[in-house]
Amino acid sequence: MISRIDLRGDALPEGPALRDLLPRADFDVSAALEKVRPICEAVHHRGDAALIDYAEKFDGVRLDHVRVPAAAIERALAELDPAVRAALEESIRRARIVHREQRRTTHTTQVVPGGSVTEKWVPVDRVGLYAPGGRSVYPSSVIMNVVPAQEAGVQSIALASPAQASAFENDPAGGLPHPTILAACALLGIDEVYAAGGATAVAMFAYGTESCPPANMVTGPGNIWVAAAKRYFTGKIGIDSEAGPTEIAILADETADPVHVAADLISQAEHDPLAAAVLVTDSVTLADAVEKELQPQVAATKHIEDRITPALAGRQSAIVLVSGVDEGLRVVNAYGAEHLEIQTADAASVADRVTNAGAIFIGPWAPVSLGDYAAGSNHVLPTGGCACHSSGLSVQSFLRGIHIVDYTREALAEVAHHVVTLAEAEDLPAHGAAIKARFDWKVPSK
Ligand code: HSO
Ligand code: ZN
Repeated sequence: MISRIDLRGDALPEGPALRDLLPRADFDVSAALEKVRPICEAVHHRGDAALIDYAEKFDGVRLDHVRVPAAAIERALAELDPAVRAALEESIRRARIVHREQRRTTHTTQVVPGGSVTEKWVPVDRVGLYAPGGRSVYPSSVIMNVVPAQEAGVQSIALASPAQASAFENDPAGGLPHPTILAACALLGIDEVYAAGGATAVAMFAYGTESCPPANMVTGPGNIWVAAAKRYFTGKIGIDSEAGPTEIAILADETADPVHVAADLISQAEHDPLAAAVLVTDSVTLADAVEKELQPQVAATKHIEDRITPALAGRQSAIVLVSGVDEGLRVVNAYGAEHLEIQTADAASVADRVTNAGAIFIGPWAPVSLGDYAAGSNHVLPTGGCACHSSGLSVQSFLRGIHIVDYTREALAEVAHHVVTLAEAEDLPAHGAAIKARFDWKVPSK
């Protein structure tokens, strides 16, 4: 059901060579880019009409309107299962506690007497958030996008999610995003919602249409078409990251419980046939026990054939055997997992030595599922090794730091000769002249 990679014995190679030995999904965004180009351009030129045609083609439903009417959002909240409502509210509450503390404050550095640089943090004006609604519908992702944007102070927040063929029970009219997505929006105070999916949603936010003003930034997880559209618009709008299939890596030793380890691997394999589940361990006993445990647990769950079995059997998943926890750390740092669980003795100090991961989950009581829904942490995280250079979604993702330079005449005079020297060294005399013009065309002598 899951392959093994045995890295015991020979010394582990360094950096990229080690990474090449590790499993990873084929997720070729550049190939998808050519396919999304005409879709994005159709939205550019035909606006709402293109969104309506694509919803019919891809989501199987003819929309009456792209923007979701307020009454539909209110109805979704009114009809929401009270237990789901309570869980969403608790998830929102915890996410707010964490994200509120990520706010940045304006800071002034006095460089010299009379010369200062202030860094002011300003939220993006308008963001478009994407919540998937194809294979899975994730109201939790609405929370993970909206809360940091709100806590950052973004004034205009819109959300898009694909139209469902039949949105409400006993109401085959359809043409709306999933009602739990709409209800989550209502709980978060988001009233600008669009029925648009995949690349068309990203194009709608990037270009704007008759019903949707353009946004400065698009964030949120999605399939390969969303990732490709984000890449298509990079440079025109801000994006968070090109989210790929979910990944879980678990670094475990003989103290780990194989029942927990198997359950956690399966939990993320449940997302997608390309999802990655990787166990890194120095214990053959644990590896054997986990492998044995996978069978009954997979058989007892729901998405067996379409997602979990192909995900575990895919080339992106494996049990990696290493000769010790130190070697295991080198492996997980080379891999840079979206989610990394540490299930070893003294897990907190092992976790301290992790440098590359989207999020780290310590010990037996912090499974990734907790982080997906209700830890307070964010679940929009870098995948595909991007954790080696990027972070997950946070308040910071929606802020820009603006430097404000404030110098007096005396403070400028003091450094003027250095500026002029560097301008000349770069053969940019006009740069130097902009200084000299302020001092009767002379370089002030100190
Ligand atoms: N594990 C996913 C997020 C998610 N899980 C949503 C359940 N719902 C990527 O971090
Ligand atoms: Zn998940």
